[in-house]
Amino acid sequence: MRIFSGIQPTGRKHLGNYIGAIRQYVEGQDRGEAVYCIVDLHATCVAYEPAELPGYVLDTTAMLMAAGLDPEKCILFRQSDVREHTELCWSLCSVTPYGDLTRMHQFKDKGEGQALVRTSLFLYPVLQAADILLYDTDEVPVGDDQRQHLELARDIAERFNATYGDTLVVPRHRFPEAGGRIMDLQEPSRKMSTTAPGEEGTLLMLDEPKALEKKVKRAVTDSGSEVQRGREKPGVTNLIEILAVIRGVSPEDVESEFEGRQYGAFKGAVAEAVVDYLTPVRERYEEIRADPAGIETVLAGGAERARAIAAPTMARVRERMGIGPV
Ligand code: AQP
Repeated sequence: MRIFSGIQPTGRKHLGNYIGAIRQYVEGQDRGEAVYCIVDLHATCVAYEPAELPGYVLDTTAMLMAAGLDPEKCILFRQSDVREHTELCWSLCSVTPYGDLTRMHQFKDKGEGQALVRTSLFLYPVLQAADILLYDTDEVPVGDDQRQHLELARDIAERFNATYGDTLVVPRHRFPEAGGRIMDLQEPSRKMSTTAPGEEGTLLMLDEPKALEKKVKRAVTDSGSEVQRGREKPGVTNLIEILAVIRGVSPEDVESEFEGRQYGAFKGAVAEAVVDYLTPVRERYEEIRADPAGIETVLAGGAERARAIAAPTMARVRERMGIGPV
């Protein structure tokens, strides 16, 4: 069984990324052959700082290793080190309907208000499909926000197979049972994100304990005072889910524990749990990040192993599409 997932290079991963995706990556190492990619080419789909990008790749790699990814147990590499990703992206364009891409939420959200809407942003989901399909992936662990892109990747694989003959494995997604969409603490109607206008609602994995505590304590809570989930209580619901996931209990357990208690005591418990959860990762991160050459060695080794899987897939695709010499 092969597991694949990709993650954007930023030094600012948040609790949503950790709970929705990274936690599953770590667990995937023991369930199958796990392949994880830092998608630096995807980072160029919106305005970015070229001088900063290589460092962000190292930041993200260090973060994944600090969270528990072991290069001996998984393949960890940089997308741009394996040229087959861009080549397969182009090949998949031949079976991707233009209309499908115009319906992608992320394209609409991220393109809105940009002076330059890059063609690469439009093709983002096709490159993502290429990332996945290149590795004959069975399972893709991702957060809930990637649902639409994953459906598209499956459609693209099916369409390719129908057009050119059975070539690509059609992957299934794996969303976490709980915590697939951690919400912003200030605006709980939208997902926690690093591109939010302010940082108040985002619990960054590298935040110091004091900052984490402050953000949790200032999280918007809803009217009433009961620690109960409900459609009209999105702020409290989000905090209940965060605490439940971190403690490995059900949201009902959290509700019972805080029955009859005030928001203040509840938020104190959430803050403590978040700090205890993220502090060891931050400390390990500092150690790993202090050795950039060591991280580059991990990425180079990962790229070599990734290429060994990607090259035969791409050769198969070329042959089926009639590309190259007879
Ligand atoms: N709020 C979230 N809750 C649960 N899972 C989440 N993911 C992202 N946000 C949440 C999952 O994290 C994985 C890695 O995501 P990424 O690094 O590719 O970045 P992203 O999805 O673009 O997340 P950001 O940093 O918050 O950026 P924006 O603001 O651009 O969306 C993915 O599996 C994702 O599902």
